[in-house]
Order: sequence, then C-alpha cells, then structure tokens
Amino acid sequence: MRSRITIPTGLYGITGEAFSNGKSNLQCVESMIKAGIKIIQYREKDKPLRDKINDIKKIRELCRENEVLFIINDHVDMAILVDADGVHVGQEDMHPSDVRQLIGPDKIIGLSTHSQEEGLACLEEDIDYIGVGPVFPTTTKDRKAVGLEYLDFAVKNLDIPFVAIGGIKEHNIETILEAGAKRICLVSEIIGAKDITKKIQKLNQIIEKKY
Ligand code: 3NM
Repeated sequence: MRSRITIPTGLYGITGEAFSNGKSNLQCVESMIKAGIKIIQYREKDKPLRDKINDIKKIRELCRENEVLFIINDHVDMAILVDADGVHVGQEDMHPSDVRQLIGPDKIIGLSTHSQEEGLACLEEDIDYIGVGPVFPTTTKDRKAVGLEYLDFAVKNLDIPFVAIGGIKEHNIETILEAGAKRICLVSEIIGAKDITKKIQKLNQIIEKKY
C-alpha cells in the first residue's frame, strides 16, 4: 500500500441506472458533483459497452473540470481509455496486482471486501482503499449483509482507507458514523432520490454533526 492520491472522506458516489429512478448516469453525476461529492465511481452493469464508454467520456470531463476523482468499476480497459483516476474491483474480478500492472503506479485501486479475512488479506496488496460491506441488507448488489461486526473490525484493525457500503440510508447513517467510518457510500439512497442534491445536503448535515 502506498500513499498516492488521498481518498476523500465523506460521501463516495456510485452510479447505476437500474437504481436511479429514470435518471441517466450523467444526470446523477452532475447532481452529485453539484452537491459537493469529491469521488465518484462509474458502476453500470446493464448497458451495452458502447453506451458505457459514451457515459464515461462525458463523466471523465465533468469530473476533471470539477476536480472530482473518477473511479471505474471493473473495466480496466475503459479506465485506461479515458485516463480515469482509478479502478474498483471485486473479489472475483481481475486481481489488484494485474490491475496495477495495467494502470500504473500512480492510479487508485479500490477492492471490495466482505469479511475480516478478505480485509486482512488486502493489506498485502498494492491498493489504495477497500470497500467494507454490505453492512446492512441491500438489493443493489446480490450479496448477503455482513453486519456491523466487520465494520467495527475494519475501524480497529485495518490500516487502509475504507468505504462503508451496503444498505446505508439517511435513517441509519448515524450508526455507521458512530462505528467510526469516515467514508460512506449510499447508492440507491442517493441516486434513487427525487432530488439528489437535497438528499446529499441532508446527509452531509448528519455527517458534519458527527465530525
Ligand atoms: N458493493 P445500496 S454493497 C455496490 O458490499 C455495492 O461490496 C457492496 O448499494 C459491497 O447503498 C453495494 O443501494 C450496493 O445498498 C450498495
């Protein structure tokens, strides 16, 4: 693990048109940036590759103009194509060491982890942050919740920036903050909101009260 670019604290934004109530990924990103989110991951499972590439070209520019970090889920080739700031992979995706070889030493690599074992194993990898979750039950990803226990373990034992994720909503974000998480991702709660900007403002009020 090295310190390259600092992973911002606070909210971590993720896209996905299946969860955005009719809004396009681009619209969601515009709103998230407007509300002050500093790191955005393009995660889109349901569109043809060409449409994804159209999306990321536009989002790359938006993020650059606004000094927002841009991470691409899974697709290392797409990240290289648009010179994204980094790649996020899961446990069954390309191994982080192979991702590193492809994207180079200065880019961000994030890895999803779902257990203490996976969390500890990631400390051996040349990566920059991990996802910790799903903390609560979620329908956004087909994976069982791991509960607060792993989050608590991560806070106390994992010396790497981590993003708490999974089933986090306005009504339970305080529990996550109280557990000690400094980076939090809410997917459907943010992009599925009627007014994304307002939702983020409300969440930020809760976060600021805690820190
Ligand atoms: N990754 P929501 S949970 C994309 O645990 C993703 O690695 C997870 O969506 C993990 O905030 C998740 O709508 C979905 O529950 C989170």
